Amino acid sequence: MADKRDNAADQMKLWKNGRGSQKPDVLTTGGGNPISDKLNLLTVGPRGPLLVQDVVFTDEMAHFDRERIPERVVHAKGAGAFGYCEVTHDITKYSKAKVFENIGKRTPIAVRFSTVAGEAGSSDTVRDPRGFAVKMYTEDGNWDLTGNNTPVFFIRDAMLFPSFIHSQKRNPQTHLKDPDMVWDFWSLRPESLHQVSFLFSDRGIPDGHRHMNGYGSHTFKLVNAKDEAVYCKFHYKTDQCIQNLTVDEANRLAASDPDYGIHDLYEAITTGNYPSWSFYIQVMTFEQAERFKFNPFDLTKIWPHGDYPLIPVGKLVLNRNPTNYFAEVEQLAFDPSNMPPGIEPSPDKMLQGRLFSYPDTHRHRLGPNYLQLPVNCPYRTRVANYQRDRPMCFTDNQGGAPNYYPNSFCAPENQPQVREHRFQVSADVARYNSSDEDNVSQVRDFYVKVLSEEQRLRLCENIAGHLKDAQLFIQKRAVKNFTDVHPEYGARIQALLDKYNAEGAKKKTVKTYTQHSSYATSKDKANL
Ligand code: HDE
Repeated sequence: MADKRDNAADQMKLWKNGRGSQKPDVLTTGGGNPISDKLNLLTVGPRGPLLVQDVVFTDEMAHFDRERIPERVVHAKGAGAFGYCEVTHDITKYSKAKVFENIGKRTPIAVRFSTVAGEAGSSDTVRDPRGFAVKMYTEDGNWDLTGNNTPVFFIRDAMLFPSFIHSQKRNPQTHLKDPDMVWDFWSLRPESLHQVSFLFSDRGIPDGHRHMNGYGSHTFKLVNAKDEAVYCKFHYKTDQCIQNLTVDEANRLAASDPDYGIHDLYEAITTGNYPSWSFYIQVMTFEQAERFKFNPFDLTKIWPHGDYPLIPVGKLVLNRNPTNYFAEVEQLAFDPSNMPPGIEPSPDKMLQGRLFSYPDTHRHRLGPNYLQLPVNCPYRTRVANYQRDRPMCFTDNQGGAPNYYPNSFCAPENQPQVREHRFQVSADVARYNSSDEDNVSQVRDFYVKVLSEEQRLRLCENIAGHLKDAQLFIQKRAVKNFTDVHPEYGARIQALLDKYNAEGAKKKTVKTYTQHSSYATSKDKANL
């Protein structure tokens, strides 16, 4: 039994061994006063009552009462690790970002993998996109590429995000996951077809976090030292090879080892089996973007690799587990608006929406000075600005430096050489409806050209197995969308639904009969 234990199971033993012959620390209150007895309350006589002056107790209990912070509104369940990004190919002709400065350059990174819709205690083996968020601590401040394991997303307009997420989470009355909500939203927004097809394919349940790719997903802009810009997409390809779980295996693990993803990553790193990813970019010139047959900033579409090949950049390697989960992973805050000079946003409406949302949620979830927390602070540069105070300021608050600008007292200055790339936009301001911008061509390619026949059959089974629980009119609308992609896609799903619906109807007849005959109360019967 004892030799079956892995490093995760033995964490406390290993921690103790790491201290060698060091004696236990002095037990103290939060204020640092030594404590004589942490096992027994201070009471009047052995049967109580308790004294208010038992500050050892109140210090302990008040701290405990406040232990939880809000979980992330999405991506609540996750695993994190640390390592580095190493440059293996020169891309300085595209970007002046310090992280790409020279071949061999290493930049420290933090990475967090996550599921999306479940709560912090949910299973790692559910069918859900996976978050793949990378924070690079560069000398020009942090660069956060907060991506997923999918190159596309469900929607292309940030306005829809809160409703989309509501539809995937719990029903406001029943507090249950609700297939009507899920499929109602997806079927009303056919731009989700690409991501939904990816999600219900084999790649919808990765085998842990090491065996999947990562994608920046959005289009970004790279700017070089001559102030020339191109559009770009980021890709991390797993060196462990893609591996997915079957539905049965995922269900088994959900019951037996719901933290499978955290466990697998922790164990790989403690045993020196460091996971790595090969880092690539795709590049599109501004002229190519003008001529591209789709909107190149549409997050529901990919850039075909044949036309825009992958250009190698480097490697990501994870070689350190968190020393404390709460401090280094729960408080790890990613923000797509953390972009050092040389990397800029494209006009992608989703990306632009995210630039606001992330720092906003962190101010709420972690507090307004969350950037001072060690894991979030851009520790490879010195923050110097005119921001001061706010709750829980952990630094010297920039001491005696002036707190207004301009000033005459040698305070932080503008750096004109890092000004943003200049570009022109001109169009009417309006709320443009983007719901019908070719939602099917690339999904058809995925269905016909990317998947094998067995994969197509499994895709249809996975979709029907979930869609069957939605109401018939929603099923019908969803099937119409899949038929628009390819008649066979829709027909296969419909055939499976017909089977499920017939079985369901049979069960219902039996259930109704049982209710009438034995279980219904007289009041229920009156209502029938
Ligand atoms: Fe996120 N997303 N998201 N998202 N997202 C969050 O930020 C949001 C989107 C992604 O490990 C939240 O800190 C909006 C796309 C990851 O800590 C929140 C929109 C992609 C993580 C938020 C999107 C992502 C988040 C919740 C549409 C892939 C976890 C807690 C405009 C390219 C990061 C938090 C981690 C987390 C907002 C869409 C990836 C609420 C508004 C597209 C990996 O701010």
